[in-house]
This record gives sequence, structure tokens and C-alpha cells, in this order.
Amino acid sequence: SAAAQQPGELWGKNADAGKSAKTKWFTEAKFGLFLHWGPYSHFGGEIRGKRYYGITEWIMQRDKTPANEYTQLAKGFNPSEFNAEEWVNIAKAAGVKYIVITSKHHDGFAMFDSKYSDFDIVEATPFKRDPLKELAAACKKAGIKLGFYYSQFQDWHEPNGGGNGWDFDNKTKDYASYYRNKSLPQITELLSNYGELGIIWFDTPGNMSKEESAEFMEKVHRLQPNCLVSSRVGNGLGDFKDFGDGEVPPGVVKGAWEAIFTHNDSWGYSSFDQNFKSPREIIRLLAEVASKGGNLMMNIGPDGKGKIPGPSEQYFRETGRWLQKNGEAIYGTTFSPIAEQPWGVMTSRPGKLYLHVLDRPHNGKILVPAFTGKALKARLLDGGKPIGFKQSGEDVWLTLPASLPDARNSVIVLDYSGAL
Ligand code: FHN
Repeated sequence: SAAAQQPGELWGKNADAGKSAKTKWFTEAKFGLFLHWGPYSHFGGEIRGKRYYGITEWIMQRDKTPANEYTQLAKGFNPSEFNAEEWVNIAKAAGVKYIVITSKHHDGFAMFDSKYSDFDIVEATPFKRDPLKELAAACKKAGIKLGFYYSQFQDWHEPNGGGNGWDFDNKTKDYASYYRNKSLPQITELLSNYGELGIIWFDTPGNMSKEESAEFMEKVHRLQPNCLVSSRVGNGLGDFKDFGDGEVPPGVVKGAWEAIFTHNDSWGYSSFDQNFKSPREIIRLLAEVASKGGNLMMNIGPDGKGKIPGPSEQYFRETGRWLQKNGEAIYGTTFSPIAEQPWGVMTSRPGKLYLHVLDRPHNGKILVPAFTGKALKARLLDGGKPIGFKQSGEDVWLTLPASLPDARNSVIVLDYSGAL
């Protein structure tokens, strides 16, 4: 039937839809928190008297700030109000199962105590603490997986790092020496000093060769065999697939994968961007991504003092309240065997189809087509109220109550026998 989903691409060797022991936690997690935090958070979109809207973590490149000057300005970064437990409490309340934080973004600044660069938070700022140590401890205590973002190719601070063509000559760079002297050793530090990690989230591989990408991936696996590597390690490698920023694939994708969004129009903190996605948008996006079989990792940009912006905290907490009631329809589910419908999307697990009703039709009747199983029982997930239904052949019609528990997304659990 046309309504049955045609699974898209299979990612890597994970054709078992992530059931392999290594990616199991990841494919079950469904919701992650991305954090972009560094000296750019202190600038908040404004540097040397100029304002830049969006991607504030790129401010050094957009402003062509000389590396020396950026280093001087970065000394103003002093996130004295940072409290790892507070962040993890918010993450927990939001219902995320993992956190990925920038350990070094393209500006080259290490957010951890590194022996391989002075340009790190302990040596180059008055803050002096290692926030990743504190975050690792808080995550461990809360049972949340921790991953580190690491920009392995772009490093605008280093003469041989990728990306900085305003201070250095891109044509004469010795990238191999950059990998050898900074990025590979820092990866070793991250995997050695912060306990067990869930992910090393590489990004923008630039002109890395296949051998170089493989070297980074192997390094991670050698030091922590269970640590997953993002596909942005480059050259088709990685343990799971990351789609483009703000991209949701058009249909089902089997295997371990992630859609990556940010809460407003920037990854790093912006002092003047208030374009935050509402809880409604987050909740519906989460359902859509899960219905295609993936995770949603949504980013927040904490500010230069170390605080999570108010709207981010509030909207993530609100998402968490929805998940408390409806998490069964998200966590541990797999993609829907039946395509998106005018009223919403579906997620599934053996014997259960979760109907995420996003738009209630006027007559209150919704159709689940291409239903090759036998419908047994239907009820609202939140509150348990039974829902009337009628199956004729492969069509299941359900009659919604006059008022649904949540206008953003009300879930109906449809129990069935047979196969979909
Ligand atoms: O250039 C980065 C960007 O600053 C941000 O970190 C995003 C997050 O996925 N990744 C890169 C662009 O794809």
C-alpha cells in the first residue's frame, strides 16, 4: 500500500536499527541536549563593537578577529555562575537521556584542562576551573550519558589548524602536524580524564583524508571501545549518522541517527536572539523525528556567566512535563511502519502503535491506513481513556473525544496483534 513506509537509507552496519549492543542506548534515548559553550558565549554575538546575528560561535571568523586579539578578549570569559548540577537538573527535567557539550569548537579554545594547549579555560581565563570535570561528575550522578563535541579539523587559533585564512595561509598549512600535536592528543585527554563517555561528536571534517578520519575514529575506540563516534568524523565513517543542522530526513531511516536542531537561531549564546522554539514546536519535532526512527538532539547556548537562558530552561522543562506523561510513545520506540497522516505521526514498538495526534480534524475521526495487523484496543496514553475504533480491512478509523488532553500532541496507544 502507498501508505506503508518505505524505509530509506540504512546507516553503516546498523541495519538492525541500532539493536547492536553498542548503539542500543543511543537509539533508545531519542532525546539529547546539545550545549555550545565557550568564549563566544561571553561575546554573545557582539565583538569589537560589531553585532552578528546567528551562529555566534562563528564570531571570530565572521569578524576576522586576529587570533591574538581573540585570545586577549577570551580572558574576559569567566563563567562564575556555572553550576554543573543545575544544568544536569534542567536536562533531567527536560527528559533528555544524553548531553553533548563543546569541548573545543572551531575557535580552538579548550573548555577543559589541556596539557597540549595554553588556550584552555584553566590557563587562559580567570575561571580556572575545569567545567567538563564538574559536568562529568554531575552526569554520572544523574545517570545521563555525556558526550564531547570536538572540532577535529577547524581550529582558528592554530597556524596549522583548519579554517583560519585571515591570519594564516590555508595553502601552506601542515594539517597532519595539527592533528598530531593538538587534536589527537586532546582527544586522548578527553577519553582518559573524564570517565566513561557516550559520544565523541566530531564536526566539520574539512579536507581530512579517509585515513585521517579513520585514525580519529580508531583512537576513540581504542581508548573507550563503547564510546560512539559521530558521522562528522568524515569520509562516511562513524557509529551513527548525523543529518545536516536543522534537517529532518524526508522518511524513515533505519539504523542509529540523529537530527540536530538549535533552540533559537544560534548554537552559541546570543544576547539579542529571542527566536526560541516553543514547547509545542519541540514536542512535535521530537515526535516527527522518532516516527522516522531517529533521535532529536536540541541545542542550548548557555551564556558567558554559565547560566542557561530563561526561555531555554522554561521550554525544555515544559517539554519534559509532556514527556513525563507521554514518554512511553518516545523512549525506546522505533519508526512507524505507516507513513505520516494529515492528523499526525506514529511511533511503534512490538504490539503497539502510538498515534501522535498533532492536528485534530473537525469531525474528530482519524484514519490509520495500511494497517495489516488486527487492532485490539485503543486508549489515550495520558489518562488511559478508551478510544472507540473500527477496523475494516486495512483501514482503522478512530473517534477522538471532543477534547484531547494536549493540543500540542495527544498520544493514542493502539494495541494490535499480527504484523504491520
Ligand atoms: O560549524 C558548526 C556550527 O558552529 C555548529 O557547531 C554546528 C552544530 O551541528 N556544526 C557545525 C556546522 O555544521
